[in-house]
Amino acid sequence: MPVMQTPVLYVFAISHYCEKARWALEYLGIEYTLKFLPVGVHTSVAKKFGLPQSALPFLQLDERIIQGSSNIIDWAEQHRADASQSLSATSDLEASRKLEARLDDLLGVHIRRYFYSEALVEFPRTVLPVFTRDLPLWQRLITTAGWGVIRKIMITRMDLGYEQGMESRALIVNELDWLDETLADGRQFLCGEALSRVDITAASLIAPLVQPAKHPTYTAMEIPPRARVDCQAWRTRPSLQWVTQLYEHYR
Ligand SMILES: N[C@@H](CCC(=O)N[C@@H](CS)C(=O)NCC(=O)O)C(=O)O
Repeated sequence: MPVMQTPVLYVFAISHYCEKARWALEYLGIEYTLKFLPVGVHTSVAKKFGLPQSALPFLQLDERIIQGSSNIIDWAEQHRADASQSLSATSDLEASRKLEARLDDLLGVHIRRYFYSEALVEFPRTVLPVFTRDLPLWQRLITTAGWGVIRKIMITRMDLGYEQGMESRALIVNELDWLDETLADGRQFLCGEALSRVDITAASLIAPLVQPAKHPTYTAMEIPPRARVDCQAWRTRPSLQWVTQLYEHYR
């Protein structure tokens, strides 16, 4: 039987969707290698692999590439090292899928847009270290040299700006209200009686607002002033405290 190569997970250090995939792979005991990519280079790697989109994370296996954090978790569930360790042990798979999609599409997208609308537009120098960390020297140098252009492309592609940031902020508040209400019945997990992929999704995607001690990147990330004030004010929300606890116990 051919020996399977260790899967390679391609990530941006700053990406909360990449963190979701990393956490799930580690929790499920999947051995893998991390490969950090510089912004821009990731599009040529995606093209080389024949992927339909450029978005990270993607997981390189012997025979194929899996793109997207949810698809990566689907694969990991089928190849987990420990049969008793699952992230999908819920009786209501449909509800779990819906919740994960809501978190991916709303909190995931809008926390990123809210953060970058301030950080990338007004304080780009503070974000550069997160975009260059974990890269080899030559990639750090090209990212630093091209930062002005990279930043402009990101601003256009994600539609960033003050108004857009405020629009995303309102949406975040709405979704955090919903999450606070969901957790108000004292439940430990969002879906079912054990940690599931929905919890990992929520915690990873909200982590930029919490910067949990066990997060691989965010403890060293500078938070811009308006977001810092918000994070401080939101810190006592049940949803943010729950994320802190989840990182503490399961990451
Ligand atoms: N729903 C996707 C979202 C992935 C995503 O938006 N990735 C961003 C980083 S946070 C990305 O790679 N953006 C660059 C691009 O699309 O070229 C997932 O869960 O994997």
